[in-house]
Amino acid sequence: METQQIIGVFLILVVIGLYAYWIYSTKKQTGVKAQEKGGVQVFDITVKGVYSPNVIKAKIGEPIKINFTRQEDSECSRYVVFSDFNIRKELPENETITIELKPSKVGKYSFTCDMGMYQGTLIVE
Ligand SMILES: [Cu+2]
Repeated sequence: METQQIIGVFLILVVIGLYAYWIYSTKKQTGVKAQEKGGVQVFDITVKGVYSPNVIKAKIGEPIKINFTRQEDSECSRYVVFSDFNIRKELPENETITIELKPSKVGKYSFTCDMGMYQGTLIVE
Protein backbone atom coordinates (compact mmCIF):
# COMPACT_ATOMS: atom_id res chain seq x y z
CA MET A 1 0.00 0.00 0.00
CA GLU A 2 2.73 2.44 0.93
CA THR A 3 4.67 1.76 -2.25
CA GLN A 4 1.54 2.47 -4.25
CA GLN A 5 1.12 5.80 -2.49
CA ILE A 6 4.71 6.75 -3.27
CA ILE A 7 4.18 5.80 -6.91
CA GLY A 8 0.94 7.80 -6.91
CA VAL A 9 2.62 10.92 -5.54
CA PHE A 10 5.47 10.47 -7.98
CA LEU A 11 3.08 10.26 -10.95
CA ILE A 12 1.22 13.37 -9.80
CA LEU A 13 4.51 15.25 -9.59
CA VAL A 14 5.45 14.10 -13.10
CA VAL A 15 2.11 15.34 -14.46
CA ILE A 16 2.51 18.70 -12.70
CA GLY A 17 6.05 18.97 -14.05
CA LEU A 18 4.96 18.25 -17.62
CA TYR A 19 2.15 20.78 -17.33
CA ALA A 20 4.53 23.46 -16.04
CA TYR A 21 6.94 22.68 -18.88
CA TRP A 22 4.11 22.92 -21.41
CA ILE A 23 3.08 26.36 -20.08
CA TYR A 24 6.70 27.47 -20.15
CA SER A 25 7.31 26.28 -23.71
CA THR A 26 4.13 27.83 -25.12
CA LYS A 27 4.84 31.15 -23.42
CA LYS A 28 8.39 31.32 -24.66
CA GLN A 29 7.22 32.12 -28.22
CA THR A 30 9.29 35.29 -28.26
CA GLY A 31 9.73 35.58 -31.99
CA VAL A 32 12.46 36.84 -34.26
CA LYS A 33 12.46 40.61 -34.72
CA ALA A 34 12.35 42.36 -38.09
CA GLN A 35 15.14 44.09 -39.95
CA GLU A 36 14.07 47.68 -40.40
CA LYS A 37 14.43 48.83 -44.01
CA GLY A 38 13.11 52.31 -44.73
CA GLY A 39 10.00 52.10 -42.59
CA VAL A 40 9.29 48.50 -43.57
CA GLN A 41 9.71 45.52 -41.30
CA VAL A 42 11.46 42.80 -43.26
CA PHE A 43 11.69 39.12 -42.36
CA ASP A 44 13.51 36.34 -44.21
CA ILE A 45 12.12 32.86 -43.83
CA THR A 46 13.68 29.70 -45.23
CA VAL A 47 11.32 26.86 -46.07
CA LYS A 48 13.07 23.55 -45.63
CA GLY A 49 11.31 20.93 -43.55
CA VAL A 50 10.01 23.76 -41.37
CA TYR A 51 9.63 27.51 -41.57
CA SER A 52 12.83 28.94 -40.20
CA PRO A 53 12.33 31.07 -38.20
CA ASN A 54 8.78 29.97 -37.46
CA VAL A 55 7.87 32.70 -34.99
CA ILE A 56 8.35 36.32 -36.06
CA LYS A 57 7.43 39.44 -34.21
CA ALA A 58 6.38 42.76 -35.74
CA LYS A 59 5.14 46.12 -34.56
CA ILE A 60 1.65 47.33 -35.36
CA GLY A 61 1.27 50.20 -37.83
CA GLU A 62 4.36 49.59 -39.95
CA PRO A 63 4.17 47.56 -43.16
CA ILE A 64 5.59 44.04 -43.10
CA LYS A 65 7.43 42.18 -45.83
CA ILE A 66 8.11 38.49 -45.39
CA ASN A 67 10.54 36.95 -47.86
CA PHE A 68 10.03 33.22 -48.24
CA THR A 69 12.72 31.12 -49.89
CA ARG A 70 11.72 27.50 -50.38
CA GLN A 71 14.84 25.38 -50.50
CA GLU A 72 13.23 22.01 -51.15
CA ASP A 73 11.01 20.30 -53.70
CA SER A 74 8.52 18.84 -51.22
CA GLU A 75 4.98 19.32 -52.54
CA CYS A 76 3.82 19.90 -49.00
CA SER A 77 5.41 23.33 -48.73
CA ARG A 78 4.60 24.52 -52.24
CA TYR A 79 2.01 27.03 -51.02
CA VAL A 80 2.09 29.31 -48.02
CA VAL A 81 -1.25 30.39 -46.60
CA PHE A 82 -2.06 33.38 -44.40
CA SER A 83 -5.70 32.58 -43.79
CA ASP A 84 -6.39 35.73 -41.74
CA PHE A 85 -5.39 37.85 -44.73
CA ASN A 86 -6.85 35.62 -47.47
CA ILE A 87 -3.39 35.09 -48.91
CA ARG A 88 -2.22 31.89 -50.57
CA LYS A 89 0.97 32.08 -52.60
CA GLU A 90 3.02 29.59 -54.51
CA LEU A 91 6.65 29.32 -53.46
CA PRO A 92 8.63 28.07 -56.45
CA GLU A 93 11.77 26.22 -55.43
CA ASN A 94 14.81 28.44 -54.77
CA GLU A 95 12.96 31.65 -55.54
CA THR A 96 12.28 34.38 -53.03
CA ILE A 97 8.62 35.31 -52.81
CA THR A 98 7.60 38.34 -50.79
CA ILE A 99 4.36 38.55 -48.86
CA GLU A 100 3.31 42.08 -47.90
CA LEU A 101 1.04 42.67 -44.96
CA LYS A 102 -0.19 45.53 -42.87
CA PRO A 103 -2.24 44.14 -40.01
CA SER A 104 -4.68 46.60 -38.49
CA LYS A 105 -4.96 44.73 -35.20
CA VAL A 106 -2.46 43.33 -32.75
CA GLY A 107 -2.56 39.60 -32.32
CA LYS A 108 -1.13 36.30 -33.44
CA TYR A 109 -1.55 35.35 -37.07
CA SER A 110 -0.63 31.91 -38.23
CA PHE A 111 0.80 30.93 -41.57
CA THR A 112 0.88 27.36 -42.81
CA CYS A 113 1.28 25.20 -45.85
CA ASP A 114 -1.88 23.98 -47.58
CA MET A 115 -2.33 21.05 -45.22
CA GLY A 116 -1.18 22.78 -42.07
CA MET A 117 1.89 20.60 -41.64
CA TYR A 118 4.24 23.59 -41.70
CA GLN A 119 3.34 26.04 -38.96
CA GLY A 120 4.44 29.59 -38.42
CA THR A 121 3.26 32.50 -36.30
CA LEU A 122 3.40 36.20 -36.91
CA ILE A 123 3.05 38.09 -33.64
CA VAL A 124 1.93 41.69 -34.04
CA GLU A 125 2.30 43.92 -30.99
CU1 LIG B 1 1.92 20.72 -46.33
